[in-house]
Amino acid sequence: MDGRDWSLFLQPYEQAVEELKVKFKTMRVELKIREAYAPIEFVTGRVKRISSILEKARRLGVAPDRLEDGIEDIAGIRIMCQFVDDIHRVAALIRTRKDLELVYEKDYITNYKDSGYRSYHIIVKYPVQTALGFKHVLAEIQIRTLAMNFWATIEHSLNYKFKESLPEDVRNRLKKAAEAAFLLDTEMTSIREEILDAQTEFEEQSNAVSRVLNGIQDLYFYHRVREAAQFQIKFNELFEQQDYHALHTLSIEIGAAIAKAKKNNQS
Ligand code: 0O2
Ligand code: 0O2
Repeated sequence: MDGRDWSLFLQPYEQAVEELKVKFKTMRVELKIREAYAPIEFVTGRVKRISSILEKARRLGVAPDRLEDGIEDIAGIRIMCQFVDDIHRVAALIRTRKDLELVYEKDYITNYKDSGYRSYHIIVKYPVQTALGFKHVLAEIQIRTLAMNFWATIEHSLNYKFKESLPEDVRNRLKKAAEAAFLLDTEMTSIREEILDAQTEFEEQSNAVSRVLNGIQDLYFYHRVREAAQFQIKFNELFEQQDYHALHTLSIEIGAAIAKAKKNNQS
């Protein structure tokens, strides 16, 4: 153990972190282009410090020659999302990837930790191409919302300061703060759903307007001038009243009139 060349040992982990960071940042860019919205807000990564590796090995009883299998988060990737739903989307995307192998998942969102910690963890086996061939290293991918990350970052630094002896009172207040952070996530999700509903409604309204106006044009094309003019008057009234439900009904009536006009035209 004492004779271990740490930079040689950590090198494939450094490479895995760098490669995975690039891959998830690219996923963000690609999804932004494809779908206008990316479920990934930002990506960070780190290789665990030697002192933390040794401390964890001692705590978990991992033998010095078993670090590669025993410590799963020597390579760590963190993916931050805006909404809780995005976490599940990102997890689903990771499950379909061919460039890594899933080992197991830990859902600390449903089963949040006693501390209040919430996150979705996926342990993967990642192949790194070294000068001597392929080497598979374990990596931990933590997926969380911005609120979960805010809480975890502060809680982690306080825990570091106080080590195991975090005062009971502080511990309880941190748990409450974790609940508040989760409430914030829930509230932001419901606001988002309302915005999405409003967007859909707006889309449907503008579609009804274009269906009516295009339909009136079609009626002129079939020389149904009087009918087209009547529909136009009706449209003006309903549009003025912003009665989108009636506009939708009007578009159906116009559709029927066009079908009739077409039929008459053919006979
Ligand atoms: P951008 O354009 O800011 O999104 P790198 O080697 O540059 O890829 P590095 O220097 O190792 O990455 O940084 P790290 O710690 O892995 O952070 C990766 C990205 O996360 C960086 O963005 C940080 O700016 C960003 N980041 C870290 N913390 C926060 C945060 O609290 N909020 C936000 N919005 N971003 C954060 P990039 O890679 O420079 O790209
Ligand atoms: P780092 O690099 O300092 O973040 P353990 O639960 O520690 O016995 P296990 O099963 O490997 O060991 O880990 P677990 O519970 O899946 O968690 C691994 C990582 O999740 C931790 O890494 C943290 O990054 C994060 N985590 C887990 N619980 C908490 C928590 O209560 N608060 C915060 N802030 N983070 C947590 P490390 O080992 O702490 O390393």
